[in-house]
Amino acid sequence: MKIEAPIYVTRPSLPPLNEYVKLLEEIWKTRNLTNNGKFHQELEAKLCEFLGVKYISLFSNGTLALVTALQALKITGEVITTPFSFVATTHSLWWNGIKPVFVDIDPETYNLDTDKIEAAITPFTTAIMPVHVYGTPCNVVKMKEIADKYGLKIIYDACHAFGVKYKNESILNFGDLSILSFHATKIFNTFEGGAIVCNNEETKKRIDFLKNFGFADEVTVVAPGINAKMNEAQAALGVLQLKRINESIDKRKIIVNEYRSRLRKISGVKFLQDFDYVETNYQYFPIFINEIVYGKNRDAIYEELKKVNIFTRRYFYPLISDFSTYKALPSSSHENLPVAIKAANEVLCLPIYPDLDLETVVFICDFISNLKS
Ligand code: T4K
Repeated sequence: MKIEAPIYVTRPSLPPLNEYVKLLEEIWKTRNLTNNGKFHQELEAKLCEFLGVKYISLFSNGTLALVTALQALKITGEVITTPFSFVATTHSLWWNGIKPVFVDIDPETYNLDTDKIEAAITPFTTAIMPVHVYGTPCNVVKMKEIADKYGLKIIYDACHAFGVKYKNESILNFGDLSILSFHATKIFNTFEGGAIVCNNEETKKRIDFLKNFGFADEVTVVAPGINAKMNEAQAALGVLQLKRINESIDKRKIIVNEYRSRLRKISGVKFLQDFDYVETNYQYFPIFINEIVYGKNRDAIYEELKKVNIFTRRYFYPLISDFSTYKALPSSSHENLPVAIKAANEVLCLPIYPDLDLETVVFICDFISNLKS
């Protein structure tokens, strides 16, 4: 059997078009298109409330938010980061002239292994840029201990962690700054978009200047800023998207439970465990294939599913450290990153989005079960 219409790893959620048209009519009437307009202000306020954070600054995308975050804290020299992420994490360092130093990941959370960070610190290290990959929180307590001990900043790439809570507290409240992505493929999307979360007014001000060319007022430029502002059409969409976000997370949970209950029976297929101190968002559903136990490798499943119109993704393969820009760095050596290499070779992200029907989930699980040798 083949699935009729292609099924992709994700499908963006959108509000009813007529609701959006009403807000667009308002934008047409006021001609207020960008530069901290009404919807921009409304979305910032609503996101602070929904996420349980003090200050948020909206961006045109997550990558520019990462790049600006490093500028905001004046980070230089070397930054410790994970190779198991989307390439934008490390690119943001490169765009700031910072040397990335890759450290291996933890085999349970797939996040930076805090036991291996200290060995990578040099006199040039100024910060750590960890990622809450798939929305699973990093070891934020240990991370802070290390940062405090060595006087380092922490900028969390929280692009997968919208709405995630750690011991009932927003995960975005840990570290100096947290970065979000509102890209089409994320649980909360504004077509493209992003944000920086911070915990004091002064930093929020500086970030707001930096994303608007550095302008403090009409005649004062306080820093060499960039243009990374979110426009009103994006912000208005965000206001509508926020109304349905809880419903969307609930639907994702049902899908994850269906996947788990079926895949649990297949030996050689591992999936992310639940952590009792975490309220997750079900952004991704990664599975990890043990080739020896399952009898086939991850790529076999990926290719065979494609033949039946199911397009999974290997997030994150190849490792960032294996891309040509970063490969020559000493910390990119395979001896330095055994856990990350294993994860990159075993991972497969299965389709997950609120409208995905359970029949398709059952089909995918049966397919993976039948393919096993
Ligand atoms: N840090 C982390 C940890 C990140 O994961 C990301 C982004 C960033 C930073 C940077 O944030 P942004 O600057 O992007 O805000 C996607 C996304 O482009 C990227 O945002 C995301 N991470 C990454 C994990 O995935 P691709 O190249 O896999 O996307 P694409 O276009 O192949 O989309 C995947 C599938 O989604 C498609 O096969 C079909 C479906 N899709 C996609 C789009 C864009 C749709 O149905 N509609 C759409 O409009 O990178």
